[in-house]
Amino acid sequence: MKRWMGKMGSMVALALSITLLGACSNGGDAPKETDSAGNPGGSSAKSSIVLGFSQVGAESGWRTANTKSIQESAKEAGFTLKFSDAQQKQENQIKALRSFIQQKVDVISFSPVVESGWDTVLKEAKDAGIPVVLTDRAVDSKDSSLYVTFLGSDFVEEGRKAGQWLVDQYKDATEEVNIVELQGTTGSAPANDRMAGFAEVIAGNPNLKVIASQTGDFTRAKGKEVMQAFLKAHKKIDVLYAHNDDMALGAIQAIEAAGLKPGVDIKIISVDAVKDGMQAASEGKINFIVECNPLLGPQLMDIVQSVVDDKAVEARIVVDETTFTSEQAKQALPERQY
Ligand code: GZL
Repeated sequence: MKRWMGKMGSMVALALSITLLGACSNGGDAPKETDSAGNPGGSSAKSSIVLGFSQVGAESGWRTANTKSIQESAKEAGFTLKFSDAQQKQENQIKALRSFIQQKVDVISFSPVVESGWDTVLKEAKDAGIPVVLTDRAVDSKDSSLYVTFLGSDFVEEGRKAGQWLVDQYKDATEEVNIVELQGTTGSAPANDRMAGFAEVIAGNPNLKVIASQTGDFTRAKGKEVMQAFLKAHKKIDVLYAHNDDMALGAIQAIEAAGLKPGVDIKIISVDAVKDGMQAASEGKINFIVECNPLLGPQLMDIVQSVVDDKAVEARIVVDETTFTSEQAKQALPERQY
């Protein structure tokens, strides 16, 4: 359990940080901010708890659902949301966090686009007495006092689930099974961890071989482009492991354009379970989907309220999620919320 520092401690730190910010803020315009309804400028009235949120971008169906959940939950909670879209650039997130510090928001939350390079700006937030809540993706900082908690999935476990399905499918294989892998954004926690968890589990079957692994940056366009290259370079591909549905859906376009049947000629495992991915799975084009729950908004707002109320918060909060075969996806599709 963790608590944020008391007010007095932060007043002293605040005085110090104003000097620091003068030295390290790099000017330039901070990315545009919107309020919880998505209107530009964020709302100035300090009518309630003010939450500054820096979002990765809008790169995938998962991200869109995550943003909707956060904006709707902030509105529901009556919080003033200052929301910034970083277009998948770390420098934009750092600018946004510095802007939130200068605006003296009550709490900062963000989904770090990559794991590294956050200590300086997180220290500025700490010195300013502003608590930080990580959601969705983690940072690799050694100093866990720089944030109150990390709310998000266990990506290593997601990779293990993907790998275990493959091990079960090919437990009697006598020939080599050629796997190609579409990695998420280079340096991001989901890409690093989904790769590690998958590799850990398939190591149990020497026939399962990753013959190519490259980033598709979590987008459909890049997923299609990289899959086209894989198909050109390798005459026998048995399995595609995509770190998210959007890259899998782009790859399906490339596979079909090559005259092959996705889910049949090339087995496909994906992660997220967004609607379009579940639709493809229900049609047998994706064989197994590991769910990654984007609906973090309600839990995030509860955490923000607890932090403001100086209540203890778990240092790590893992979200519940499951998996779907094609048949299970067909059954679940009508009820899916995203
Ligand atoms: C995972 C999230 C990833 C999704 C992708 O929590 O960070 O980023 O799996 C998204 O779809 O782009």
